[in-house]
Amino acid sequence: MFLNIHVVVVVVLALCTQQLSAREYYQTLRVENGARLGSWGPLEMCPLDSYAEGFSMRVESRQGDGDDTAVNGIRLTCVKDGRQYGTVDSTYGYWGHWTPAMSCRSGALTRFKLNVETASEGDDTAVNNIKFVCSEGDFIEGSGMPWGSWGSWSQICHSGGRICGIQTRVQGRQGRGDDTALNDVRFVCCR
Ligand SMILES: [Ca+2]
Ligand SMILES: [Ca+2]
Repeated sequence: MFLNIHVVVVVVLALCTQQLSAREYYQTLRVENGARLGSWGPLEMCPLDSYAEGFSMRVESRQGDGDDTAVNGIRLTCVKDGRQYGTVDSTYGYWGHWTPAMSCRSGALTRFKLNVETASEGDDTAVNNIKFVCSEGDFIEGSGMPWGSWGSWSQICHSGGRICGIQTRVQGRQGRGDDTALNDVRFVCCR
């Protein structure tokens, strides 16, 4: 009997903790031109009541005759009432450096597009750059690499929502093979 009650208490506590950490979102933003290698990492959410007002990217510089990967990761800057509440990222690749964060002049991120190099026989890089529209109308574009082409815009967070979470698709290390690192990204919107 004692053991059973103990087990019930542990299960209830676990469920409560999960409830507290799960933030609700109502829409997923995707683009059509993402690349298809690798697998999707976890969806990671900004802390409760904060929204993504900016981002930084992990970018590998030009490798010359070597194996280029261009953008390896994207990291959201989460802001609540004008104060930064940390950053979130999903999975990211092994190469390059994180750029300084860029932010909306005002408001938060609401839609995006990707610059992606399509797969070819040669050295592929998949995602090369990203551009966002902010809720007050300005645009921010990352400082990525130039080898891809821009696709169309994702949907916009409707009903005044803003981006609050990120999920990335990253190809693992290929060793002597052709690495591409970041292949695609999705964002989710919260009210
Ligand atoms: Ca490559
Ligand atoms: Ca390689």
